Amino acid sequence: MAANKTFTMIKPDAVRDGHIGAILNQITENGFRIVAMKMTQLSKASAEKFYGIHKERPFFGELVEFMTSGPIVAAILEKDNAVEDFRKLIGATNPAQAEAGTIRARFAKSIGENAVHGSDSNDNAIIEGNQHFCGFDQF
Ligand code: 3AN
Repeated sequence: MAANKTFTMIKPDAVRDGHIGAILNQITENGFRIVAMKMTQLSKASAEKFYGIHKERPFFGELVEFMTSGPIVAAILEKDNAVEDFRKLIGATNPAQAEAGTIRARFAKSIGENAVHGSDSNDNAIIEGNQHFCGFDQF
């Protein structure tokens, strides 16, 4: 179910730095279709829920603070093999290790402020997409 869709966020650092257009361009040029999109700001509760898996990690507080520090762009993307292909397009979590030309290599500042989110499994794409959009499977 929904194996051809993934969920992304352009994070507050990239929005602040004026990279929304360039990132969306790179996404669509690589064959992803934007099927839902909104600019919004995460509440503390929403960021804590989204990153709940990391709540015991030492960087959790910093992560929530950063993700609520300004607007984000959330979107559902469609493409064959969407989750895996999008993870390749964004590059490694740490931009210093991200392959040249990937979105994080181009736009991320650090492991914490790393420009974009991409779901890491089909199941998480559904959970994350449904947290931000009503009815992930309808898109
Ligand atoms: P990814 O976003 O590549 O799936 P995860 O799920 O390991 O990476 O981490 C989620 C988010 O938590 C990252 N995008 C990053 O913002 C933050 N993060 C991960 N590891 C660290 C770290 N060592 N220090 C600070 N922030 C981190």
